[in-house]
Amino acid sequence: MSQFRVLAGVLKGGGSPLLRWRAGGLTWRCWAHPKRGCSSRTDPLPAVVSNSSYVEEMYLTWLDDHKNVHESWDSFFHNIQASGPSGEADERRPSALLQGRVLSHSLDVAEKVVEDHLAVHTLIRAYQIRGHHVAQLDPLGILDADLDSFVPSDLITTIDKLGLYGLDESDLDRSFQLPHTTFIGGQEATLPLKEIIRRLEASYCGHIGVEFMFINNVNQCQWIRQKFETPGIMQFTNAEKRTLLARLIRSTRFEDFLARKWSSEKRFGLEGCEVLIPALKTIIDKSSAAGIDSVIMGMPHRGRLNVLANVIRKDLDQIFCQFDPKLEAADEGSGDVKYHLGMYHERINRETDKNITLSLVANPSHLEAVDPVVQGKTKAEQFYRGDTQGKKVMSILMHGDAAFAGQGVVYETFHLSELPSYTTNGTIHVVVNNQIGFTTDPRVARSSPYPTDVARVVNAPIFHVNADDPEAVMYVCRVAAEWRATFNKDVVIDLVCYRRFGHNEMDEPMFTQPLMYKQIHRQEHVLKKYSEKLIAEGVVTLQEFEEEVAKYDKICEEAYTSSKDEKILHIRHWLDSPWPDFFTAQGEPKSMSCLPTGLDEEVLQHIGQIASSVPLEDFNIHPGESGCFMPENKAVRQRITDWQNLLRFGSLLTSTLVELHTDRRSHRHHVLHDQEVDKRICVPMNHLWENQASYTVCNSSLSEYGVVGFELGFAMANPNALILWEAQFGDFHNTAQCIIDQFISSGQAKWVRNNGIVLLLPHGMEGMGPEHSSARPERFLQMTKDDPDHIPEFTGDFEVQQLYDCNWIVVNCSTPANYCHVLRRQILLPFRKPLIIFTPKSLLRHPDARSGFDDLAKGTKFKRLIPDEGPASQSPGQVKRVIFCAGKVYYELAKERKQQNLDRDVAIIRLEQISPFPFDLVSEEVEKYTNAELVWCQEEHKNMGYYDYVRPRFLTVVANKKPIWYVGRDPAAAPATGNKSTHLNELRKFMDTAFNMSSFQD
Ligand SMILES: Cc1ncc(C[n+]2csc(CCOP(=O)(O)OP(=O)(O)O)c2C)c(N)n1
Ligand SMILES: [Mg+2]
Repeated sequence: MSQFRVLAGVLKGGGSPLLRWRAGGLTWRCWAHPKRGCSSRTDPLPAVVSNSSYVEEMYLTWLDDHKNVHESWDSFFHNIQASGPSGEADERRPSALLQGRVLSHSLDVAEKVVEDHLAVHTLIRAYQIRGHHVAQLDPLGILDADLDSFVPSDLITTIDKLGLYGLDESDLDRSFQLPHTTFIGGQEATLPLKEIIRRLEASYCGHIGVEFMFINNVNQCQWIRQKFETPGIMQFTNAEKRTLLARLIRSTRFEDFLARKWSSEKRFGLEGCEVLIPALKTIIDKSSAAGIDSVIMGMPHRGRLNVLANVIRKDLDQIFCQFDPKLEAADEGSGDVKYHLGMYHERINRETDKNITLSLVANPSHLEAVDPVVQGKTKAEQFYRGDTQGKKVMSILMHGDAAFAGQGVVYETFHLSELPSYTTNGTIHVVVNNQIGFTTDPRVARSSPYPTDVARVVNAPIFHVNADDPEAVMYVCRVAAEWRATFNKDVVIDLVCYRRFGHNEMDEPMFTQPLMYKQIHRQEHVLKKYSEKLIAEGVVTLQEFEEEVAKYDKICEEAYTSSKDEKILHIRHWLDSPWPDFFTAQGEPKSMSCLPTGLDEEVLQHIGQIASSVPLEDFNIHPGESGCFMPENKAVRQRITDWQNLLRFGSLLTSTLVELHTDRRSHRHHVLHDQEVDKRICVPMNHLWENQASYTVCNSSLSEYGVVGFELGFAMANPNALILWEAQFGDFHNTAQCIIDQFISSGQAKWVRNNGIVLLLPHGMEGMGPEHSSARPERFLQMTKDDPDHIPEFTGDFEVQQLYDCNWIVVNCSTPANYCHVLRRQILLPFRKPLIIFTPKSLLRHPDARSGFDDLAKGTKFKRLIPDEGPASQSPGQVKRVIFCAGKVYYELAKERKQQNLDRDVAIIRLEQISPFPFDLVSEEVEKYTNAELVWCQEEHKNMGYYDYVRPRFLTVVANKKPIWYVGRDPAAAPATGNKSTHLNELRKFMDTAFNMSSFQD
């Protein structure tokens, strides 16, 4: 016990004695006071003092009545007496006793008492910190959930380990004062050591392993200790046990039924973790009781059909008919496999009798990609309902063990969990930890002990639980729901289970995991074990159990029969986010035209005035910022607008919520920061009109994958919001590629749901090097679905029809007015499509790149193509060359043309909407300049930018009768040179080509 030495005892200012000693490498302090006892940094401890009169006085007081002193001193004096010769316990000769025993004879004994108490407290703490390492978490009994067979040396797994604490077997019956950091005593303040160890083992080393001592909030730690240590707290009524059994029956028999009917179909069954269904239902019941009425869920493949059937309660026949390969799809698009589809369902929660809406968000195969999407959707629903605390709407995320540990987006999502603009006020995570990922053993799949360690970064408690103990699982679910309701923070449930079959039903797992699967073959089913337990306890009879099984089997059979009546498959019935008022009852747009995007002069003036003012009184803006406002004011007088103006957002705010997620400098003046008052901000655009919609501009964590997923989820919740994500530089979008490919580009085709998210991607070749130059337009264009070889019919409102038919819209606006119009069109369309905008960098400050108010006035609209309006357009027959281009290169071309005096010979036409390709407008231009050569000019390299996309479409327009010449940079691997002069030389070279009238003669 050398580490628990009392170092010194001193008197603090003549009052209570101050004790200091070192324990476990820390210096502890303790003020001895008769009533308060020994208050220390953590636990009240019995103290030894060298100040005899003080202790003597206290001892006399204690002899009068043991209650006169604090219980720690009471315990101390009892121990002193107990350790003295027998027969002296009642002796009332304090001075002699103290001098004779406490002070001279018993100092050593007292020191030992202190040491022993400290030791016991340390022991308790050891269990709280490390008990989970020896908890019996693996239902198979062969694996270590923490990947380590090592047993912490400070847990009393054998009697000899008491020696570490300076204790031995003879101390087992001695009573010890319990610190206030434990609840194992229940009503008891002291317990024999034997009982202390027994209770700690029961709390921390049984079928539940609680990982929480890393949490740096004392109250939260106390809360968890109380939930797991209080004797008898894990009790279930017979009714609760019966409900649990019934849910386990449904879960198990559902998988059995699918296996029987479709033995060779992939379904990613839940066998080995059937307890997931009752677990989720318990979380939902408890959350519903706490006031939650909407739960948004995200989950991977494993057990998904079961969750749809038994948690969300999708009609079984609808699920079963998905197995019919002959059913024809009623909806357009690719559709998706049954274990990716989403769902939305409103029902009554049977336990609470309250309404609850459950939605499961559709997801791609890409594991964990749905996590931030669920968070965004949850945040949006909380926002629209004014649920700032997350008391009504919450999210549940399910994970596989391998994916949870391996996928970086899990970490990104955790990092959003406590940010003001992103928090959903606590997510409950449930990990189906079957201790395998496809064929990969966890020992080669992760470096952390548990698959859940990533959650520790946000101080989320982690409850590991043996999934073959259904009551233990229900208990942690109950605690997790209470935790979320109490602290509004994330929590993780790690269901340690196994996978009875292969990864899918076709796999043979014995090839790769022979020993594990030998054990699995011997493993009794959890339903069998639990039903036998309840029958033995007399909670249900065998007959009742069998009747319940037969009842559910019959439900499945009946649904199977009626599923055969289904003739057609409606993916629409699997929508996770319906927008009932936005579409017709059949889910179609209410019209096929767009409201005008031009604006009244008064509106423009008003927004301009507000944008150039500070609407809050006594608001101290930075002197540098006043410069930003004054020009805007001047601009309003002159009726012009530049790129940084707020008109585009302000004009939408009459009815539309605008959310801009950005960390770009160009938008920083949208939020003003008071220079004198911390955290006081002013968003001028929120001071436009009474009852206007809100304008939110937020910074985010430095993540793209997570944040873009979140914005997509936010945009999913409601069509009447303009959600914009702005990359710092356009090329950073590639770390969010999974969200772009799997959700934004193809989401509607797979899941028939619209999404109007806007990606603002700064793009432009400005000599800034290979990074930061290109937002990779070629990638977006390559994924557009419009046919390059076919000219669509120009009927009805062609512009809108084309937008309706495409999978996303790609634009590069060369004027602020067009930028404003395209955003307004985005929200005024009768449907929603993702919009990708390549936004300017240096062009932000370009003197020519300004628009007059007239370009935004009533009657104006977004220009998909900006024709040449100069001398060339006056006499088109004489024009020798037409240069089509997109984006900022227009200004370089226009300048060069002027310098070379070629205004009559060369027309320059801007393609503002690149995709869907404006076949109608391009055809008009091509027909107008009949004698001219056609050129596509871009500043990007030939294998990048727009060329590969526009070329076949131009050729289709001219019916392959004319070439479309390329002018731009040569093909390259890197998007731009890192050398400024090379950059300028390249520019010079292709400008020369563009205006050399004999460039293409040979
Ligand atoms: C991002 C991504 N990479 C790879 C895969 C292929 N894959 C599908 S399931 C799976 C194993 C998942 O293991 P785990 O997360 O433990 O879930 P389990 O199947 O065991 O429930 C893999 C690698 C995928 N779907 N997504
Ligand atoms: Mg797994």
